[in-house]
Amino acid sequence: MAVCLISPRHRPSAWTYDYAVPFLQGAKRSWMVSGALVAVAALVPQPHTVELVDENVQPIDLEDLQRFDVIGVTGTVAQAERIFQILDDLRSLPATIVVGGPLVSISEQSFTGRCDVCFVGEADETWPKFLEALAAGEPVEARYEQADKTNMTTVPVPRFDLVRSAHYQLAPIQFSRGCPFQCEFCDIITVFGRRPRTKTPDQVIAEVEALRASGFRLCFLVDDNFIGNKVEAKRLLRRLVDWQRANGFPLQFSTEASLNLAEDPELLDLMHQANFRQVFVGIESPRAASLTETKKHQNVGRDSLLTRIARIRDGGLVINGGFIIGFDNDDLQIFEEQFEFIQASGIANLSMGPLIPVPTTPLFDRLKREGRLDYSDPEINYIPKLMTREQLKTGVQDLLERLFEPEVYFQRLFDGYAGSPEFRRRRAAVTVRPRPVQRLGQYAFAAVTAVRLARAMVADGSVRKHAAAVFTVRARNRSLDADSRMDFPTLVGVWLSYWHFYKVARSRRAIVFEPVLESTSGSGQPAIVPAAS
Ligand code: B12
Ligand code: SF4
Repeated sequence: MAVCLISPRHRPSAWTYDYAVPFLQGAKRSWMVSGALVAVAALVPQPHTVELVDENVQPIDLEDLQRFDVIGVTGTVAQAERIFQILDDLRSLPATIVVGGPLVSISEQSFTGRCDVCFVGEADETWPKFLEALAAGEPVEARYEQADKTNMTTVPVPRFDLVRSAHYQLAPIQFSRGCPFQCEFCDIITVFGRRPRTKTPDQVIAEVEALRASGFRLCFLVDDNFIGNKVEAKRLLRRLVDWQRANGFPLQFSTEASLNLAEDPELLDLMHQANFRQVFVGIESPRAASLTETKKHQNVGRDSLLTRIARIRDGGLVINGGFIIGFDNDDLQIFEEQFEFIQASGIANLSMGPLIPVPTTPLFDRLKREGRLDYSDPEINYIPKLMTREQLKTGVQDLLERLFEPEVYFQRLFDGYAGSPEFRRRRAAVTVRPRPVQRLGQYAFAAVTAVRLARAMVADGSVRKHAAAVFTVRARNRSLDADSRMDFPTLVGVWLSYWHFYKVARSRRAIVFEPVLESTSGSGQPAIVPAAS
């Protein structure tokens, strides 16, 4: 059989750097390869063939899709509108239409009548079995859900060979699934469970080799929580350190981890040695009562949040933060409190959204019991306790815009950078000095990028305030000692990432109110539910 897997175009969102990608070197079209596409492709058994269509890098050609026997569509809530449009288009084709991935896993009712077969949750065992049965002409089910969670030690190397590295900035590797914590709003633990399951270091090394052979230099470890099992994470890191040393540090890593990373200096040190550069951390709220209410107990520790953030930065990692507003303990003061906290944290890049009761989560069930799910507002699907929905929406939106004003953004970025000599020392230790000719190339490219960025700001009508910020940034940079100053290419890179967040914060529906799944509340009302932050 000929199998095709599609990842639909996504809306601009915080972590997909949509507004920065057009400025990147080379023919980059998308920030990151879809982890699902390459993993699900690897599960297609021989002798069936598989091709990938990532709509974020190439258009979907319906004519061409006529030649496939099975077409699978994946996607998250950030792709929801497009998933449904594509499924409608695919109905006219002869292929068996299949859907899997994070969106269908939390809202399968929305897909009723829109596909032939759906896969809820992990599909490492069910998907190959389904293909074999279909090829043999045996009966197949309309719905598959694995009885047991996947044994990660059996998962094959993703098919990185099916994507063009030139089109992407970074590629995914997944070491573990699941997270030991119990945050009330989280659908990770309802879909993937609370016992982290890991691959072996040998498996990951094989993936790292395959990824490198495909031409990638940046890798995102797409774990729900990379340190969910610290013992196994350290075992892997030791192997990665050896591999990086033996191969001249060909890869830079980033990942997602819980805040208790700050409590393990050995782990932080191993990450630094293995060339980890960034980590996303769900901080959610500076308010302890809100964290406790949402069972994010790991964030309410002996040491303050700011102390722990500083410790991770001192470990050499840039922290990307996730924040949520709208907990039952959040009153109108929370907006100012979040602002003050984020400014003090030195976390430059962050996503912030209203609390969202996602189907399958304990939060969703609790609010349903309390009669507080309400789909009459297409953007906020519950009744907050200490503010109105309108206050929540405008409060989050105003806060986002404020946080990504140029002066505000660069102030916290430089405060974080200047405030951690240890970060700067560790960064200097892993920075490879380019040869003079490479350096010249970097400066030339940075100069062209700076001009293109300035043009984009003119077109956007925001050039005046940005021109003012250029002088502040220059002055802040010069106030650092000579060894710590960012060079011109680094500064342009920082501006690019700022530009993405500036734009996304102002494109209201892009970051705050993700669309669209029809109600799974059981209320019978057709409805729209926004995405998790
Ligand atoms: C890495 C990651 C990212 C990365 C990269 C995304 C990418 N390009 O792949 C970055 C940082 C860019 C990112 C951004 C965002 N993310 Co994200 N991200 C993840 C994370 C941690 C891992 C995804 C991954 O690669 N998994 C590895 C693959 C192999 O696993 P999988 O997708 O689950 O696939 C398995 C099954 O689902 C199934 N399957 C999947 N597809 C298909 C298709 C077929 C045909 C079949 C048969 C089976 C099948 O088989 C696979 C093997 O078992 C997930 C959490 C998670 N565990 O899902 C969140 C997650 C997907 N992200 C989420 C969100 C909300 C976002 C953002 C909107 C955040 C924001 N506010 O900006 C953006 C939107 C990005 C986008 N455009 O899609 C949500 C989605 C919620 C939902 N239920 O839809 C998740 C689930 C996290 C959460 N609970 O909040 N994300
Ligand atoms: S730490 Fe993150 S992944 Fe783990 S339960 Fe909490 S929100 Fe979910």
